[in-house]
Amino acid sequence: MQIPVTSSDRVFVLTGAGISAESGLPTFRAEDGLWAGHRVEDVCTPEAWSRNPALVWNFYSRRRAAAQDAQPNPAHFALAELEAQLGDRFFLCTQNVDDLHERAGSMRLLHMHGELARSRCERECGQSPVEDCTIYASLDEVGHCVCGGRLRPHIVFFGETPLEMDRIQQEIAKATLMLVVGTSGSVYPAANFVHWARRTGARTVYLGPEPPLNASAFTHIVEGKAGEMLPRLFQLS
Ligand code: BV8
Ligand code: ZN
Repeated sequence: MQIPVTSSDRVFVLTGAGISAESGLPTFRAEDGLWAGHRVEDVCTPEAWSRNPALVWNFYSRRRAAAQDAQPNPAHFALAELEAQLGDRFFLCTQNVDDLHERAGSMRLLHMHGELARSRCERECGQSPVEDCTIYASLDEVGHCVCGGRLRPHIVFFGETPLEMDRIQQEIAKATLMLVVGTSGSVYPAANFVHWARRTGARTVYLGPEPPLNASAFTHIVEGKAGEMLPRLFQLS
């Protein structure tokens, strides 16, 4: 199946952990996935951070190391190529915190759940997140903000508000085609984006090896791996 993209189309793409699977980065909910070794509540909530910051930094430091060793795969390059063709008629929102989209050349990109390559003050002191690729071996290696707060991963924990939701809503409102790649549709508000797109009459396409939880909201489901299907999925005219 090919997706026709005409000169009047505006494309919004949402990606999840599945697009990085062929780069060797584990997804969350596969049986050998990231959550298999951890309870979400122990590594990805504000309570987990206040209760055991060392465990949270251990979990995200290991993910930081894995992401640094991974390479973008053909799916990441295909989206960067589509952006190069469509320019400002293209927008990419990712739930992923790795930097594989950037390293494949994507620029019109937003990380709604944060980024592994940045850290920020644990307090809402107004300081911006900082570039940080350190793999912390222990908590006493972790630096502090000028306000005295400890640096935390620049990650949106469960219960925290996803980043740049206004921008996301604006981009979805303009889209005529939404492509969702490699996400199980189990985390909100990202799993609602397809419903917002349907309300504006946009075509909605899901790409992945198994149907997502919100499969009924898509006008098309393309079954397959992102790295294999994305490079030949679009038919530009
Ligand atoms: C919020 C941090 C308020 C970074 C993450 C009850 C009902 C509804 C909602 C809730 C509820 N109780 C609580 C909530 C809210 C909660 C939530 O959704 N909970 C769920 C569990 C029910 N959400 C929140 O707390 C969010 N905040 O709601 O604030 C608000 C709301 C709106 C507006 C303002 C404020 C915050 C959510 C962010 C949490 N942080 N991660 C990190 O550690 O990485 S979420 C985490 O899950 C990741 O970010 C990840 O992106 C996300 C989703 O996982 P997926 O990417 O889908 O990965 P998964 O393993 O699940 O699926 C992989 C897919 O890939 C599979 O489908 C597989 O088939 C496919 N695949 C595999 N191989 C390939 C492939 N696809 C293509 N090619 C392949 N080769
Ligand atoms: Zn601070």
